[in-house]
Amino acid sequence: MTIRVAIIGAGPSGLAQLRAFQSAHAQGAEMPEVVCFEKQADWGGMWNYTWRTGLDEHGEPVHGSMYRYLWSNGPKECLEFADYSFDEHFGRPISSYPPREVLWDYIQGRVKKAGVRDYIRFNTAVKAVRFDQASRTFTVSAYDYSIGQGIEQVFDFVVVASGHFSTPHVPQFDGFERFSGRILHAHDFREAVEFKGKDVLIVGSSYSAEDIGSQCFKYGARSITSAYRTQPMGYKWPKGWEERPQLLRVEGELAFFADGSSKRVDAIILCTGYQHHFPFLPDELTLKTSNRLWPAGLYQGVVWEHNPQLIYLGMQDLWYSFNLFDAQAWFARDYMLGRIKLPQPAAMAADSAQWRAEELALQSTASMYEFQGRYIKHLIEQTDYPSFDIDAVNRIFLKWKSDKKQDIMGYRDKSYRSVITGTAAVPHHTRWLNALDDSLQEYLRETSGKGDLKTLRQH
Ligand code: FAD
Ligand code: NA7
Repeated sequence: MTIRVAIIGAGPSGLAQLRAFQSAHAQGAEMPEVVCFEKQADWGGMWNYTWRTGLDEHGEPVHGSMYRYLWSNGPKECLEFADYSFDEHFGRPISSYPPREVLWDYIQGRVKKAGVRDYIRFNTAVKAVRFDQASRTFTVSAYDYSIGQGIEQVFDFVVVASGHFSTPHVPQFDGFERFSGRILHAHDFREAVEFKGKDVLIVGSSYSAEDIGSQCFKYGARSITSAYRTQPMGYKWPKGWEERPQLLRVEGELAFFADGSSKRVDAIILCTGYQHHFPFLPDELTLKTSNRLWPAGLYQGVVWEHNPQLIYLGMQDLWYSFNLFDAQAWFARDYMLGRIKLPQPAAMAADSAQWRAEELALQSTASMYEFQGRYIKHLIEQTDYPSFDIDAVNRIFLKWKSDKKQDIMGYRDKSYRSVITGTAAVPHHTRWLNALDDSLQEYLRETSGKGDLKTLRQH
């Protein structure tokens, strides 16, 4: 009997699942009855930029957390698809840190080639998933906004690929009610130019804090103050950017910090992370975890141990990203197609416990991406996903970390070599700090070799 598979979300993870099925089908396997539910009007998940914040045109929570002028914060060589290289897509070498629209284009290239768009039901938000013990099937309830109608469909497997950087974690600080400037979470940040000439306070010390602070600096904020709870980011910040310990409270326009100091600020951006949030799932099917490398309850990081007909993709803290989703999707595909058998529940739990123990023992940053690399290698060994040199990718991560330490405003000008094709990236025609136009068209523009064409940022 043909299996029926629901995929929730057509971001990089959901698209990896579609591509995985299509690639097996191209080699003679039966194609399951697949429906990929996507609440947005287009594919690409986070990479499909929206200017909207709050609720979307249908009253659904806006998924997007990406903002204008976002450039990849890690080398593209660390996320390259092993079955669809950057060379194949762009036909020429490009730089190592492309902007969002360029990566969105790349993501789309593979799935356009695979011809899987027709499996996606756009403008359709999944509202509820129920499991029936007797028939061992799921009923997925969704609302299709393009026809203005609720729908229900029965499936053998549900693949949750709805992402986990969408529902903000928004702490409260004393005095916020009376702060005269703007307070927003990173999820609602869209446009750095809004903060030109302003004194900006960033709360948090992780990726969003670093990148949103950098965007605001690049587009002319007067000053950046970033407040850390646990550890400072510790980069050599440019003049005008300082780190302070935890924000304690706000009085009027003054922000007070744990070291007793204070600073007048115009705006506060909470870069305080996200929650795993699955409002469409009943409690017993819901993954509950913080943003970490080994969430509990997922066999091989993918299969919900308490009901193995439910699969989660991309729920880990991400060092690797697109290639991690691929490794998971290929594993999930082979499991759903019956090519990979699951062990007994106790053995699954023991296997997961071992990965978790390894995760807990990790000390250094390098050991974290090496752990994730090991995990990916382990998945790939079980499927026909093209293997690639993960040790080489780990070495690029290491170089990336040291490049950032050297020059936090200049690391995106560095180039690395693809582990898939061996092609060396070429520097972008404009240094990142001066590249104010992040469009695909500007990025791919042939240059006359005159170097930076944009005017330098001026304070
Ligand atoms: P998502 O991309 O989040 O896609 C999930 C999809 O599910 C969305 O299309 C959404 O509309 C859909 N969906 C959600 N709920 C429902 C529902 N109920 N019904 C129907 N559809 C639903 N990664 C990198 O590798 N490099 C980077 O530089 C990078 N920068 C980032 C910057 C920001 C600001 C953020 C937030 C993330 C960044 N990431 C980056 C991580 C990024 O999340 C992943 O690259 C990738 O997008 C995750 O893919 P996904 O498919 O798992 O989730
Ligand atoms: P992360 O990586 O989960 O980081 C969240 C940050 O927020 C981290 O520095 C936390 O500090 C900080 N945080 C959380 N709660 C608080 C409170 N109450 N007070 C102060 N600071 C707090 O989320 P990001 O958004 O940076 O990154 C997620 C993804 O989005 C990533 O893939 C990026 O590419 C984009 P802690 O260190 O825990 O003390």
